[in-house]
Formats: sequence, structure tokens, C-alpha cells
Amino acid sequence: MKSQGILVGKRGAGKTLFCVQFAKFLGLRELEWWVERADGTTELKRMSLKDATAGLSDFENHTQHMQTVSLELRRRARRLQLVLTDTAGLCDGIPNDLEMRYAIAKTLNAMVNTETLFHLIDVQSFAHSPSNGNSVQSLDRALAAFGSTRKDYIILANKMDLPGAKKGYHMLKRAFPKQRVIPISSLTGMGFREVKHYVRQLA
Ligand SMILES: Nc1nc2c(ncn2[C@@H]2O[C@H](COP(=O)(O)OP(=O)(O)OP(=O)(O)O)[C@@H](O)[C@H]2O)c(=O)[nH]1
Ligand SMILES: [Mg+2]
Repeated sequence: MKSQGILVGKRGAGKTLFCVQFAKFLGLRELEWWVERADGTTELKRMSLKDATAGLSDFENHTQHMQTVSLELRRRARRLQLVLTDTAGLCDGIPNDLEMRYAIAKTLNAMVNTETLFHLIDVQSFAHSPSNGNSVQSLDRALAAFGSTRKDYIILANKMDLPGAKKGYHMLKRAFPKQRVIPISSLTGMGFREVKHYVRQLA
């Protein structure tokens, strides 16, 4: 059985690292990214998980193109496939950079056409944002409102390994009381079991 999901969230929330580490957690040794170029062509990029993670230590390494990886899970004797798309991070307003604008448009289009939405939020920066009506949280609020129109929607509260994360997590739970939230760390793999459990019941 196959299900399709898309990872969305603000820039730097940890979407790409989550993809790579979750693939590793599921037993993959190599990543095959299907990368969608701006000209509409698709390129297959193969890389070791080590190489895939290496570029991410630089905070400025933003994802510019949608990239999709196919993951395999098992539920009893059955094989489940999750086709997971990592997207360019969203930001408030319209960026000046044309490529980023295009990437964001692609992300929004993919959101409309995908039934399962994984919404990553960096809990540490959530903890530091003012509580009401501010631009940072309003983007996450808009995503959550859109998410509730999807068949499956989940918030992954990321970066739980960082100082102040617990506070951010509790603020986030209060901000989105109706949504299911799984606390995770894409760096340490915390919470991945629960994510796997969630993915298993999608198909
Ligand atoms: N400590 C910690 N750092 C993390 C975690 N997840 C991601 N990071 C770091 O946060 C930075 C951004 O991670 P990315 O995975 O590139 O974030 P992204 O959401 O893909 O960013 P864009 O592609 O710009 O939208 C990198 O330096 C990661 O190593 C986490 O759970 N804990
Ligand atoms: Mg990225």
C-alpha cells in the first residue's frame, strides 16, 4: 500500500534533516531524492545518508527544490510505502529572490494536491516568539488551519533536544489544542517511533 505525504514548515524548522534521519531510522543506507527543478524537469540524486546530512550543518543551506524520497515500512506481513516530499521552507510575505518565490509557489501547489501534511515546527524558536497575532506564529497558524482541511495532518514539534524546547512544546500544545502533536528531535531521533506508528496507520 502506498501513501503520499508532504513536509511543510518555516525555513530552518528541520524538514530536510527529518527526512534524512527518518529514512535512516527506517533502515535506509542510501537516499534517492527525486528533485524537481525549476524548469519542470526531475533529476534523480543518489547520496549516502552521511553526505545528505553533511550539508545541513550549515544553517544557510535552504532547500530550493521539492525533493521526494520513497520510504518503506512494514505492518505485519504487509509492505507500506510512504512517498515523502521535502519542500522549500515557507516565510511570511513574498521573498525578493525569484527562485525562492517559485519554490514557495511549488510548495503551496503541492500542499493542495497532497492528502497528508506533516507540519514541522521548531519548538525552540516557537518558545521565543511573542504569543499573539505575531507574524512568526501566524504562518504556523495558517498552516494548521489549512492542515485541518486535509485527510491527515500532524504537527511534528521539532528540536526537542535544545534548551527551552519543553517550554516551546507546551506553548505549541496550547496554541493548537485540537491538533495531534508529536514531540521529536530530528537530530537525536527522539519521537521517531511514534511518527512511524502514525505513518503505519495512514495506508
Ligand atoms: N539541535 C537540533 N538541530 C536541528 C534539528 N533539526 C534540524 N536541526 C538543524 O536546523 C538547521 C536547519 O535544518 P534543515 O533540516 O535544513 O531545515 P529545513 O526546514 O529543511 O530548512 P529549509 O530547507 O530552509 O526550509 C540545520 O542546521 C539542522 O542541523 C533538531 O531536531 N535539533
Ligand atoms: Mg530543507
